[in-house]
Amino acid sequence: MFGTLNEKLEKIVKSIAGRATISEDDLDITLREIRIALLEADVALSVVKDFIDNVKSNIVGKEVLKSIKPDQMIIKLVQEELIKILGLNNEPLNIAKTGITKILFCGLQGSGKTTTIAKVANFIKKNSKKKILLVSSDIYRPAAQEQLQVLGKQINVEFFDHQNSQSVEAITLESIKYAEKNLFDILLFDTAGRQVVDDKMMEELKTISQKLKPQETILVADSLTGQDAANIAKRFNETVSITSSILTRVDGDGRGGAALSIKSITGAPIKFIGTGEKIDQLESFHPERIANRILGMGDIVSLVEKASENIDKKEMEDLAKKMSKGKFDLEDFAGQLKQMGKMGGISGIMSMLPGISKAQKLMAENKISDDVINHQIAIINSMTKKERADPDMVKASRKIRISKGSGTRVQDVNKLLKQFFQSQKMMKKMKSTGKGGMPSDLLQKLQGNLPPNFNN
Ligand SMILES: Nc1nc2c(ncn2[C@@H]2O[C@H](COP(=O)(O)OP(=O)(O)OP(=O)(O)O)[C@@H](O)[C@H]2O)c(=O)[nH]1
Ligand SMILES: [Mg+2]
Repeated sequence: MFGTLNEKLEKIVKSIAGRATISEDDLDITLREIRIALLEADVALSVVKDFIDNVKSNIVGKEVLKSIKPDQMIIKLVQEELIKILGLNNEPLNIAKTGITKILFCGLQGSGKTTTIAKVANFIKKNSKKKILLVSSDIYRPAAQEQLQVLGKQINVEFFDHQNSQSVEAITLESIKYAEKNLFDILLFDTAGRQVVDDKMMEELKTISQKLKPQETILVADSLTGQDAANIAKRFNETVSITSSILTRVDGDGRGGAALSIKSITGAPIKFIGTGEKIDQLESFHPERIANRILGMGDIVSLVEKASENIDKKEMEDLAKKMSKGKFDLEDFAGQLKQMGKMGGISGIMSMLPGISKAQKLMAENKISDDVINHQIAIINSMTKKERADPDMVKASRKIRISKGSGTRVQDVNKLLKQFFQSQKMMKKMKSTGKGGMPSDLLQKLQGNLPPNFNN
């Protein structure tokens, strides 16, 4: 997300960073460049205009240009404005303390509503003891009901089986009754995808909303919709009053314009982002962290959170012990690679580190990708236990077998071994200089997780 915008803003920020004075002409050029970068990222025109106006009036109003560090003040104002249009704070779902909380999901066809409902159910389930009911009012698309039912089964959340009710209105009323009778806490209500130009379907949505009386009406928006996102959000908001939104397919979006527009257009906060097709690929939306990612300042907080969620502490401790004794074999190396995979792979980690675009370029140049990690794990898995403990014994004929067994090339096996030996050497060096053992700092731990040629 935000790949291109990040790259451009990082460049703009760099061009003024460290300068002792900035003239008004410089400022105009900088703001114009930011404006173009935002427009190219598909941020809605009205949002871009407000953004630039606000930054400018703040700079002029606060006499930033005459200050001691004008560069840093400007960067800070741009960052603040970004956070402001993204929504200031992370806002949690509005869940009532007592009674049933009803959450209505709406959005365009294929925007990701049904998948997102399962993700949200999974999120609530992980974080509370609430009893959740899934309801689908999509009576139009064949198998739409079944899709939600199957997802519900996967996460062990009940699906409301309305026994072939033919009308959307009946489903709405019956599901509320069922939830009340069976003491459900939360009702997640799926709707059929609709186009904003389809008046009949938009009218139906209004009816559902009137009957359901939801505490939350969530717009599920595909972040790839680009400039259209603003108009779509506006129409849905006029029809049912959006209380929050969730952006999907953020994983495939290089521009991020929708994220920057949608809050300003609807006035409702973005609460989550969808980062993949899997049920656990949903992240709480934190404006400040995202703003920092956009400016190339990285998102260390999310990275550390993700690490603490996914890293197996015991495995890490065992590894630390081995390393401090100067023992580190291919089995451990594979373990490290797997930990990385759990944190979203190299691309996941990279997208949160400062200087993202530079790192990504480096990755592309060195052909480092998540596939490489998976191949490396496959190579290690194709070795015998003895070989993993003592990689020195892997000779030419074995290399051929191992490459065949893992579906890779001999040079990949060689590369892996080279990386491993480098890594081993580094650890031995650390030990001899007294820096043995796993560094206590988490980030250093993470760096240790990258292939050695990445650390150099
Ligand atoms: N990569 C990626 N794919 C997603 C994400 N969210 C949903 N999808 C995929 O998008 C496709 C459509 O998702 P659905 O949940 O069926 O969308 P929908 O809005 O319910 O569709 P309709 O009910 O037909 O309007 C599916 O293949 C999902 O797996 C996401 O965050 N990232
Ligand atoms: Mg659906």
